[in-house]
Amino acid sequence: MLQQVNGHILGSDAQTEEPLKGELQEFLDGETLLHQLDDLTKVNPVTLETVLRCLQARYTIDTFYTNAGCTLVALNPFKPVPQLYSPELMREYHTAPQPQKLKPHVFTVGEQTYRNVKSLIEPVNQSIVVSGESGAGKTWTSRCLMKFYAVVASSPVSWESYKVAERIEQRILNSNPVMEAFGNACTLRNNNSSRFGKFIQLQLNRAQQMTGAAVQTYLLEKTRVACQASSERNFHIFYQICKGASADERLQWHLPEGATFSWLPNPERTLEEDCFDVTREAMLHLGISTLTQNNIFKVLAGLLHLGNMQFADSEDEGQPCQLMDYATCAVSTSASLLWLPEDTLLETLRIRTIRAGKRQQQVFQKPCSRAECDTRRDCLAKLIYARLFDWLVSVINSSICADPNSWTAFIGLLDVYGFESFPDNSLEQLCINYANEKLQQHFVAHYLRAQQEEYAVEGLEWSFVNYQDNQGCLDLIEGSPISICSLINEECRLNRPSSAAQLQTRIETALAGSPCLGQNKLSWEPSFIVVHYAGPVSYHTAGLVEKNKDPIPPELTTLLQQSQDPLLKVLFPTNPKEKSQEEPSVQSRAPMLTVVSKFKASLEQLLQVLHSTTPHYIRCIKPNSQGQAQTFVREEVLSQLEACGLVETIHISAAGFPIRVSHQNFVERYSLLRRLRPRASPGPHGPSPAKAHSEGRPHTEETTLQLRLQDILHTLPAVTWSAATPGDPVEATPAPVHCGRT
Ligand code: AOV
Ligand code: MG
Repeated sequence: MLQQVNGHILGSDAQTEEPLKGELQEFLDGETLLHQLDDLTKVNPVTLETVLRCLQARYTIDTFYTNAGCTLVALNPFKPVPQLYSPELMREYHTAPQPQKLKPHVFTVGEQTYRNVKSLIEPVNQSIVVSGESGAGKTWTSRCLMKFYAVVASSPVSWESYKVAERIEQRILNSNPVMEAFGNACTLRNNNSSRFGKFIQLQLNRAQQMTGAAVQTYLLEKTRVACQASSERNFHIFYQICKGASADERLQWHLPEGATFSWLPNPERTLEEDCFDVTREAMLHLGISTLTQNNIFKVLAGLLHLGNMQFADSEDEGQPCQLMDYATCAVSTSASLLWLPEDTLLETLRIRTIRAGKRQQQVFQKPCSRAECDTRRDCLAKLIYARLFDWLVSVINSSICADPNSWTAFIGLLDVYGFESFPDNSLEQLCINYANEKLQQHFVAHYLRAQQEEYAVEGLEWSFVNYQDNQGCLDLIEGSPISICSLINEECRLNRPSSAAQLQTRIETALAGSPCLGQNKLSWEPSFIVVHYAGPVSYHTAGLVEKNKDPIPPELTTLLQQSQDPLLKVLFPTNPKEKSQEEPSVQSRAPMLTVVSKFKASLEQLLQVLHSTTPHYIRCIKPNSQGQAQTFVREEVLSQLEACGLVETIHISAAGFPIRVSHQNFVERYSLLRRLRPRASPGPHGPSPAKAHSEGRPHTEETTLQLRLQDILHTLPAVTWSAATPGDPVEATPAPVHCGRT
């Protein structure tokens, strides 16, 4: 619904009917219609309210993308908008002399990133960081960017031929449905929620053609295989095989119609993601034969039956637990699908092997309690699924990875799990939200802080824009010497029985000084609150230490090494050299590799890669938490805008220099223009035209030169050496170029 206010179009809601005041009224009295503001830097004044109104007005007329200086804001339409993603439109953005002059779009970011690779003397690696809370549209956006590059960076053939399946671009696209089938699931926040992080490098040769890609994944939420929160689901692939298997396959995989599995909750909900054929087709194109696929699905069916193995406490103390009556056939079916000896499977789950003595040569066997049997069963499933997922990623990589000599630069697309807060949050959410804090810090450090500091160093006129730094929250989570991670790790190392309440007290006492730590006085269960940049989250302490240890009893691996199944033989080789880090030798003195410490190391590696690239940012915003089209909930959008510091970003972008070229690169690239200048430059770093201009000096040869450059530099947007004064009306301000010393 639209309404007219003084001839200006506004989105309708209760608040827009209030009389408009002051500066906002002034703004609205101007000529511009709110929904026509393509760039939020043109809003004057830039406040949360004006930005929110502008986004709402645009959303109401189905305009989902808006520039916010250096970032692109992408509102989730929650409905199909096919005309927005057609190959024709991709081509339009790709061939436009100045794509930034077209309507804001994810393709603008894609195209500018692509041009940036080649625009300098040496190709420069680029990255696109897509962020936003769970369900905001990150995976959709990065899929869309991949499709864009599959079209614009394909080898020189007709536009239509990008559909040919054998082409490398198509294989790269095929990695998406496969990874999403195995790594995404329906959660309370998103029906297709990524339960792993992904960084994909699209590799380009000197001719800017995509020759291959490499995928790096981060911490799959493997606990979901054996444990799903109520109203959530297991990974999509389990539903796909149960719903999509043929009659023959049902027989082979022991999946009769209507069979119920305790690890397959909410099977009655059919999602668009439940498309088995698409997954199979994509796997085939990636080189995974039908035979291997069937083997994978048979193992997955084996896991579903494993989940139906329910134990009962033993009646005789000291004896192994009994199986529930109805669960006996689950053992034999699971054992046959996993090609394991049935007795050994049952015994391994019910009896623990304890090694003692200096050289561990004394071996005892102890029956497990019912809870321990359950834990071992779950652990077996998680172990198989996590190895299967990693193996799939390596198969995908070998199918899409280019010869290292065939590419010179890459465009990295980052799509991690978004910030999330559920009624129950545990180690999984702590890791997910920690990753999001790291990305927010990357943005703050790269854009909000570094840029302003650089202006100061370069002597540019600049009034500092304050921003919210999330360093305090990161110190609380990962800082040294004491942080939440270090305390959880220490509990793992000490290997002592400690209760959830004790861990809560330790965290509260040791980190009492942190302004980002809070207490959850309403919770019955031991918990602590972390005030993240995107909002406070309460984490339960129960189970944190055990999840962080992620112990894998060696008997489980030994059991799987006995399998005759061809796939399990690959996943669990008997060759000791291939023993994974998950099973460190008991005598090993190496520091314990906990989930958190491994995750921290992988995030640091990721950030190093990001720092070595030129980053571009897309902020996905979720207009409502119900996933409904045409619904814009102001409070929900407002909190996302606040969290990501969008207003500060706009302020800095509006007043700053969004395009920065190092002095050396500028000289290298444009030295031929020296002949335009009547006399030599004043020195290697002589007064910059920007400075000269800001000091109000008359036009010199250099400022004359920059006027000529405006006509010549068609690869850059309009160039000016001047920085707009913060607070100035910024409409039609050409993007200034900062030619600094970096
Ligand atoms: P996420 O990646 O940000 O969440 P998704 O990319 O999975 O979120 O988007 C959630 C859903 O929103 C998708 O399944 C689509 O139905 C819809 N959607 C998003 N963007 C668009 C678009 N441009 N056009 C149409 N529909 C869209 V998570 O993975 O949960 O953090 O962990
Ligand atoms: Mg996602």
